[in-house]
Amino acid sequence: MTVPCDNTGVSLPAKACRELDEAGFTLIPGPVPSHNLARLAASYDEALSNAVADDIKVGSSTTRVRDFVNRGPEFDALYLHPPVLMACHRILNQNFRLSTMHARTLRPGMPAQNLHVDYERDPQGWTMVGFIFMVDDFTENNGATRFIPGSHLCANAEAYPGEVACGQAGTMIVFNGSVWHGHTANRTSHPRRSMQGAYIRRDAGSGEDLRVRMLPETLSRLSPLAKCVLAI
Ligand SMILES: O=C(O)CCC(=O)C(=O)O
Repeated sequence: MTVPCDNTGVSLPAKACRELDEAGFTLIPGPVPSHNLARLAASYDEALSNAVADDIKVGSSTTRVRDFVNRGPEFDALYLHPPVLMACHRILNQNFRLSTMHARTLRPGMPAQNLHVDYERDPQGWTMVGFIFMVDDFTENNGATRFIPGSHLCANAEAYPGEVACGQAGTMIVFNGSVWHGHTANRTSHPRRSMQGAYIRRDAGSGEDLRVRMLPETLSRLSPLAKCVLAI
């Protein structure tokens, strides 16, 4: 079944379309109203405290907890946000599914990450769309993500100046997985929290099979759209 995204009454603004095409990323308002952000941040912290060791990956600068499809209904709106689904249609240009949905905390005092692409383009076209939802404000000091605008379109990414995607908590970065990016240094004494999701072609293999981990209580609350996005 094709993920429907044209029946929500929401469209991806022309500016966001242009930025996605030309720069490879855009910032849009996320789906969580500002009065609910503190509650979402508390749920994030609680989910991280309750996660079992197998689901936690402590990397050199960030700590990642996987599978936020199963960690509470308050996170569902993130991976179902209509403008993000529209960006997937636009960039992937074929049926797609959610591949990963995790929390990523950039720990205090950590240096900048190497710039990288998540997925290369292949002969069929672009292969991944990602979002980064800002649980905390992203600032020049706390490790906001740096992008090289246009680098998905050129071989020589280093030749382009980077742009640091700062924004208030609740903002969402949507990006083409082939654009060069990486978090900057967190020079503060506070963690920089984010929720991150990736969408890939529906028939592509991925590291995680979200369907295998599906809890009965998750399955029982999923909307038809959510089932479609999860390829259930
Ligand atoms: O957390 C960030 O700011 C960047 C994350 C990233 O580069 C990635 O997920 O590939």
